[in-house]
Amino acid sequence: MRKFYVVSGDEIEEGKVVDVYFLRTMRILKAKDLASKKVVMEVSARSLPNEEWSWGVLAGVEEVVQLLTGRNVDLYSLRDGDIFMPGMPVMKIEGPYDEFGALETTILGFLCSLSGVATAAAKVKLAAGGKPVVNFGIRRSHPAVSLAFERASLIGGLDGSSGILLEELGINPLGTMPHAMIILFNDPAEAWKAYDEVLPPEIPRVALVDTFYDEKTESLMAAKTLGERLDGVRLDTPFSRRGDFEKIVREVRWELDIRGYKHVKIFVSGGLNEKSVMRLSKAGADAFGVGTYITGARPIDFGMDIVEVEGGPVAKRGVMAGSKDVYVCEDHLTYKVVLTGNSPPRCNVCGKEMVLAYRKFLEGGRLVHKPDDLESARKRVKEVLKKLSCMGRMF
Ligand code: PCP
Repeated sequence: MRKFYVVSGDEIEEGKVVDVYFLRTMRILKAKDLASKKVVMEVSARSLPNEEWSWGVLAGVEEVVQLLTGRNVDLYSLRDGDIFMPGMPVMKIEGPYDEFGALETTILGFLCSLSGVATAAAKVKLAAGGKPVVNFGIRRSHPAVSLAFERASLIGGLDGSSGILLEELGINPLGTMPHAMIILFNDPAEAWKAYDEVLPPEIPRVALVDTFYDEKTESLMAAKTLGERLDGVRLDTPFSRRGDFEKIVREVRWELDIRGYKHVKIFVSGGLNEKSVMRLSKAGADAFGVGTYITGARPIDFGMDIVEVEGGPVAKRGVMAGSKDVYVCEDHLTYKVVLTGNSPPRCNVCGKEMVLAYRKFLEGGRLVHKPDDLESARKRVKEVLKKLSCMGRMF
């Protein structure tokens, strides 16, 4: 009997997460001696979940490399954390169809879900204008994917996440305090004092200030209670009271400042998205906790299509035939897609010869290029997000 109806890593690796029509297809192709035809398949996004968006952030590449290692395929792909546009082949897999064709379900499962999370994270991070954004949303997704989604949100450029399993990746989880704690003390000041007394000094003192009284009242209470030891206040205002959340933030900032508590930061959470984060950042919020919008993000609708069979270009309607390569100008974040074998194109902005955006991760199933570690991917994403912001390509 399966616990929690959760799929194990081994079952994923064995190709057990598969649409039945692929197994039927393999049976038919094998019966007709067509299954081992050499194909090239490309993965491209048909669209982005938000029509205002022009780019997404790719995630799930490391998992696909892991999945295909040991299978007789060549794998070319953008990296985890690279941006992509709809229609751009982010990944290309070459090899006998029966080596990997039925894994399409799993390959897309990794890329669609994790890129959806990474993209939403990047949009919120950009909207925050350089201020810290923490993923508070592991409660919004199935627990079995919580670590994968947290990692994807970090690949998207977030500054931290709340789940303790992150410690496995050498990352300290971040958080403040729940309303439950304050309710059990039945006295916000006693709860904040206990937090300050019991927890080690390296944990920031951020007091939740909206349990029983309004945010201004409780923020001043927290400032009076903890004084210089108070690092910040968290406003998680319930929707029944929210009204003009930006105005509440401005008011709390004003009331703290005129009483000499300029050191107290304002942290906001609860139902935030890229638009409200942008507004609240302008209103004076210093940091953000975002859950649903990131870990409940809509998947990117990547498709995986044959573009070549035994070296000849062929594709279904709506897909451009022929094996292609993606080139990028890293200065201007412009991309071009050309038929494999063509010479590198030039950037429309600076005229410089563009570089191949793909990395060849697998050759004959052997790892020939190691995926970046999380820190390197995050460092790269943050640089790209800064560039996009300077270019005004926020969405
Ligand atoms: C929520 C909890 C989560 C935040 C908000 C994520 O507040 O703090 O971390 O919210 P989102 O998914 O809407 O972005 P509560 O539900 O009040 O939980 P708690 O009392 O533990 O703060």
